[in-house]
Amino acid sequence: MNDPDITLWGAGTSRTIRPIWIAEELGLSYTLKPIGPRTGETQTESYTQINPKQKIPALEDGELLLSESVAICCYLVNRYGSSATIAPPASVEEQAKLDEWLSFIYGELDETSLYVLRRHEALASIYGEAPGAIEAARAYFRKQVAVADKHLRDNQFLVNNKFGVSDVFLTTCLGWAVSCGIDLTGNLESYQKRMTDRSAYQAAKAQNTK
Ligand SMILES: N[C@@H](CCC(=O)N[C@@H](CS)C(=O)NCC(=O)O)C(=O)O
Repeated sequence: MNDPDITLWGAGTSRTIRPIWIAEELGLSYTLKPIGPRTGETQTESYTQINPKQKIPALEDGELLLSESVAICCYLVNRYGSSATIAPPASVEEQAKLDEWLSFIYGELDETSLYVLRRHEALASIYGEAPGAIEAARAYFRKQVAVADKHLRDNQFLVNNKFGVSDVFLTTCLGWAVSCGIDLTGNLESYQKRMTDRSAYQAAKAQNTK
């Protein structure tokens, strides 16, 4: 395999840290272009060629252009992962459980709860004030995250008791929730601490704040 020629676009958010964290876990060398949202940097003609959605994160790997934090993280593991770092799913069943957790975390926690809070709190000048939606999103997050809490009472990680992409997504959502003033249960708090104590997370956090 040729040496990877990876560029990751985007820094500063709970979504941009995800591919950076995976790249650090995999020990990949990559170039980070730490552009931010709503700075105008995602609106340029050259960036629009990379991601027509004008959003971050995005990845370039040789000829491949990819957007969507879920797709980028799964691609990096499937392409560059190994049993020494993060292994690609070993069976159809393991892939299915990964898909289940990722769909749940991205759909229910990220977009339906946390991004609703973001749109109507920090970004209310763009998306409008919506106090009812904010309260409902907080309550919805708490109800949904209880499923992960219960699972983690008997498991160290989400899928097959080994660290993987779904742990990156849950951890970044938990950190995002805390920054929105949502308290975590003791169980989720200790999971969050174990995940963020990982050296790859610490390295990614430093990159993501560039
Ligand atoms: N579904 C996308 C969401 C990407 C997204 O919304 N990114 C935000 C930053 S976290 C962004 O680029 N916002 C800029 C904008 O909406 O103009 C993903 O998971 O990668």
